[in-house]
Amino acid sequence: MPLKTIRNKADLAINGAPPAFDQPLHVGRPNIGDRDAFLQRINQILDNQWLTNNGPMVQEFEQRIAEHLGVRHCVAMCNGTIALEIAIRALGLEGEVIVPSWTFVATAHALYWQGITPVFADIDPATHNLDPDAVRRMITPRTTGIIGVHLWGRAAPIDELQAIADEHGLKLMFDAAHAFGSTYKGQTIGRFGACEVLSFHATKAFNTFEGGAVVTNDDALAEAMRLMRNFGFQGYDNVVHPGTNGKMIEVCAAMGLTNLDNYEDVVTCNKRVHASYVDAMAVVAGVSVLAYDPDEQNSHHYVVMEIDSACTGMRDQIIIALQAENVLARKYFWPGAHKMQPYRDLFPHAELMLPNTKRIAESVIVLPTGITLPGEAIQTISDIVRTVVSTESKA
Ligand code: T4K
Repeated sequence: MPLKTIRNKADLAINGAPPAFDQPLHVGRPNIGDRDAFLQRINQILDNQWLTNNGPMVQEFEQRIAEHLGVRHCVAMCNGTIALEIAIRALGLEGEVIVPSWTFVATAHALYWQGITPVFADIDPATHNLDPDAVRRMITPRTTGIIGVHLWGRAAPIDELQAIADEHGLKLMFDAAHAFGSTYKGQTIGRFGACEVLSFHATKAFNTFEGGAVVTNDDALAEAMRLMRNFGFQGYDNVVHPGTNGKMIEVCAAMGLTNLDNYEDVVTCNKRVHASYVDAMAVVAGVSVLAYDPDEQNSHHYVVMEIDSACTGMRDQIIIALQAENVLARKYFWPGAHKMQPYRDLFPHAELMLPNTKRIAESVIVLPTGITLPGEAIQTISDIVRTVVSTESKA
């Protein structure tokens, strides 16, 4: 519940007024389903005395996720980053792989960690996803693959990327960390490319505390990844593959099964929150909230506000003002992976090829959402942004 009304700049916490909220409003507050159902599953795990390593909860979880997404295989893992690493290795990627810089840094790190060079391609500023023409420009004789990212759960240009991959003999996979339940041309994300990687981190629309999965329709790939996530063991004593420890634990699967049961309620709430932000920000000159295609499914988990080019310099001022009010808005994914280490030192001139990434990185604010966000907060957040923008415009 907001503690004050904001009419002019004297009402702002950055100017000495008390903050609008006594508790911080987070981007990424976890959605937690039916507590009793979860605790019942935990008791079941304790009774089973099977805590990890392909236990019954994980098996049920994998089956339900595969059914939910309409794919043959869901290989559950301990987090999305390990799932990316295992998928990359199982696909045999090496040399250079093309990725967007405008993503969470894990997309690039999952390659670099395995001695593969991430090559950053620019995005389409309208979609925040890879621009196929920019991808073409980054192909070299060392390129072996492309990782598309469905940023904010909005599908990457899948058909165009597949055409480029086919034309150049490259492997294509997707980082679908944001895209659980999203669709592309009416088909659920999970079936595209060689495989798609999900994250079920606490801050995602659908969470398992920590967790991730690779989903695919490729039987051989799924089998290889199942071996890889458990050190390569096939039964006791028999190691048939190089592997690591990527296993999901039973408690995480229990959380996932519980959250899956109320996932549609989360999406309904997210849509309401997103629509309220769109309405509330419509009256603020110079900002807009990124839209979701009404013909596609999307969890509406991220409320991404863009500051238009005339007001770009105000982005950090707005963030500072929001944070002073206890609204912990974020600049995801500023400054872009190419500006983070080790890529900043390795590719000091990468930005020359990334003009859209640079512009978007300077203009984005991600706002708090989630089922616990008080409805009245959104109008107050809009009032804060409107007051900062009008004050800064006059300055
Ligand atoms: N690819 C993409 C495109 C991704 O976005 C991600 C992860 C990955 C791959 C890798 O998947 P994972 O390996 O993570 O499964 C977060 C998350 O750690 C990360 O999962 C996520 N993307 C990224 C977008 O955001 P941080 O460092 O900003 O998160 P953190 O832990 O600071 O949480 C954000 C806010 O959420 C906090 O300020 C408070 C709130 N929060 C957080 C947690 C963990 C809570 O209220 N409760 C909590 O339990 O990176």
